[in-house]
Amino acid sequence: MNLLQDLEKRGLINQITDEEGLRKHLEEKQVTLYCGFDPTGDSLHIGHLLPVLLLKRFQQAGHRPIALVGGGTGMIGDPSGRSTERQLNSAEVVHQFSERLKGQLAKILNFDEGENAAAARNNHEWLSQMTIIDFLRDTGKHFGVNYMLAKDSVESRIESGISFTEFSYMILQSLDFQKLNEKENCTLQIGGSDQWGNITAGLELIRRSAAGEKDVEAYGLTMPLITKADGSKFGKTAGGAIWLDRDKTSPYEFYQFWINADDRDVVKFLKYFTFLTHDEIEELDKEVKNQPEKRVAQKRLAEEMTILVHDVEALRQAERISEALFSGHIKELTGSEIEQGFKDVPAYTSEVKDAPLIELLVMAGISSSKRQAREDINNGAIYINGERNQDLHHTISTEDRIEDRFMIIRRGKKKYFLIRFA
Ligand code: 629
Repeated sequence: MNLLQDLEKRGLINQITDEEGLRKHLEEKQVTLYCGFDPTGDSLHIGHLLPVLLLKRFQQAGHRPIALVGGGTGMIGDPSGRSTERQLNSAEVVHQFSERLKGQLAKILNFDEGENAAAARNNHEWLSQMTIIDFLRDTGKHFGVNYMLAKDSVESRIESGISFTEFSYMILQSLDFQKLNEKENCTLQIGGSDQWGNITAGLELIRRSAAGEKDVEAYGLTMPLITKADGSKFGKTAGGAIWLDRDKTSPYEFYQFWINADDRDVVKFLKYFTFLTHDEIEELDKEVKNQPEKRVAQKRLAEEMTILVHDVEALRQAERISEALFSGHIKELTGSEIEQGFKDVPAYTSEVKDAPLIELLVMAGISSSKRQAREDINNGAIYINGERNQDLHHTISTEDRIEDRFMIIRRGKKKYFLIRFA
């Protein structure tokens, strides 16, 4: 199976500008391709993962990927897929975001290995050097206003309004493709389906500016929008986006996100996001059909993704946390695991380290009164780090504290509370 067939089978292809041409092109030589990421936030999220992994798939097939960080375009703002004008960030913030994105991209793509090592570029390098006169004379001349107005990204905004700034964005992205095509022989740009207009605009610029000189070869490929069986938006949870930065989304939360995939979505996600073979995925598909309650496919997906974005150690931690939460044996967890696993439960910071349990229960708002606290303890409803405590005279001691900093109290079947000790 060749690369395009594999991608097709994974459902990763939405549109290709010239499929037959691209197939031949990929067979004939090592192709340099790129995908751009605008620094609109301090981290990539899982919505960015598909194109990053697609770059990696091309790399594994022997081609050379360029991850472009939009330090220049990030100053302007892509209107694609958005219904309102963007809030612009300062140059300093865009620069900071660019550096962080570059670091994250380097973690997933191989930037330093051999012949087809991935490369990182930042379009600030050339876009910031361009003069307005050159821009309007040399590049602007190739863009008909009607052509630009007909693009989805612009057309859909005519009613609600679009600034000249965002209107011009497609020309900047086109300049990038032209630049990389000329200087690095980059002949393919990939992106999500929202990028089709920008990608084809770039191809248009490459063709027009080269007209007569030579036959330029360049292609565009987009991926589908990720949909979920229940109709909700992919990559968003109640807590917000799923980030690749472990300080914004802990590896445990990240792991949980994948573990929770719907039976109707999990096989699709395995195809999209993992490097498992089609045979392996087929086996997992059977598991979903024959014994869905075991969630074998979800576990495999969560494992693969956590290792890919974080590392094996992060996966082990996530598994330990899940297991501890399931079995109730919380005592064995480390402080960092406690913080990840109980991020979303009510937390209370205690100034005293050796309070009587009854008082702590009231102070932390776990029991509504001392009388209630006594009743809870008596009834066996109170657990300290997973162990039932029925001692009305219990005073918190070192043994109750995990790394001397945390304590998990459970009331009843599953109401958890995190106590931090100052
Ligand atoms: C300069 C900038 C280029 C080429 C591309 C770009 C960025 C592009 C964009 N992309 C989205 C982003 O940055 O806005 N104009 O958040 C995002 N992309 C990945 C996928 C996407 C897309 O980074 O293409 O479809 C999300 O899956 O929305 O020369």
